[in-house]
Amino acid sequence: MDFATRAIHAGQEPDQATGATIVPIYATSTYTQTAVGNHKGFDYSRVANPTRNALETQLAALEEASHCVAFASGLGAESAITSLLSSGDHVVVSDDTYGGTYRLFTRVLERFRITFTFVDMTDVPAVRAAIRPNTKMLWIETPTNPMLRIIDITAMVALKAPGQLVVVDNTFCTPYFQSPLALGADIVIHSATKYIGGHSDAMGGAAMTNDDAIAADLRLLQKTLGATLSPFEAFLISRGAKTLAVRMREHERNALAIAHFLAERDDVAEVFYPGLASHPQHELARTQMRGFGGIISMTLRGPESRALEVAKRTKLFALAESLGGVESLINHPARMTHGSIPKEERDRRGITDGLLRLSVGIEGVHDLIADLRQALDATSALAEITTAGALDPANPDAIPAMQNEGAPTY
Ligand code: P1T
Repeated sequence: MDFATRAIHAGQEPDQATGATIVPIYATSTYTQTAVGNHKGFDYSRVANPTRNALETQLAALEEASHCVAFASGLGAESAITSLLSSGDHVVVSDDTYGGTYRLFTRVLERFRITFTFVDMTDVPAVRAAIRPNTKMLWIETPTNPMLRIIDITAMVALKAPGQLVVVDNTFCTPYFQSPLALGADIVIHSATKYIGGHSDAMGGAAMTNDDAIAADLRLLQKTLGATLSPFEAFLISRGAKTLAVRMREHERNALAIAHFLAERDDVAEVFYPGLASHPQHELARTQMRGFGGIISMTLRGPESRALEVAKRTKLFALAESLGGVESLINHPARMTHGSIPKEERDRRGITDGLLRLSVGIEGVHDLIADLRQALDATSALAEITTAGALDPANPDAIPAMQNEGAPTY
């Protein structure tokens, strides 16, 4: 069945009790039993809930996975997946990931003596060299957040030894544009808060697999760790996911146009978007992905602080964390989504104070381009300034015209 058909119909049986065409929000924490142990398959909503079950069936159908286990957020799903590990295990992870993932690994899991090697996963020999006898997972985000690097999933799968799991964060592409399980990955993780939900009104996460034993372990962790997706959020995410195909096509169409608009501007230094022929992994993106997605990162000419000025000036692009909603967002990774990563580490990854990330929504593309144009034009005088010290408190006068406008408070 076509992706769009699965998105609308999978898991969406008419309600058995009432015939309701749309799966109801089963707002109940518990279920009445007629005798001890005699119930209709539901006993407590942390363990199972019909609205959440329907979402899990729908998402599994989209990812073409045998199992989907839903969580209260993407990080809830990541916590469960990494709880498959034991003390002493080692993980090789992409050196460009969402800041919260980095924080989970370095601030929480390292305390349990799980060790992590962050490596540029576009460099296959470097990944091979990082694998140790106690390596249990290769953790891949592709495209990476926020640098939009593309990691060759097939090449990573070829490196894995028996007993090692390849986990792919498919949040940026969604199953509409990329199928890591078909390429041999063991587990796919999603922040369903993003494109899958699609409307920035719900938080959720999902782990998907074709492996029955892994699925059983994830089910145990779902009911045990407590990152429980509420029935209301499950409903919203399911409702959003029905239009995933239509939205992803529009996100990509708009993002491609905006990436070209930005690449042609002299006052934009670098544009990171896998759909541009200039992207270093454009060819890999063309073969591994069915589309390039809706996220663009960029650096601007001029001092790094120009990025803050542009972020303040866009009107349709809301200055906000997150991505993947129908509305466009602009984000300053160094101070927002990736602020948990120490500065030296951020700079090493390319997440400089001058980097901006756009989540391109599905508004009219001409309006979006006009919005970016006015914000870039208003700051283009700064493009002539080459000092990069304005974010340095020791050098507050680097941009006299724009100082003292208040530091961001995220
Ligand atoms: O926010 P949450 O639903 O817990 O998902 C975490 C997460 C996991 N994986 C990726 C690739 C992500 O981008 C995220 C969350 N990211 C943001 C909030 C952001 O603005 O990048």
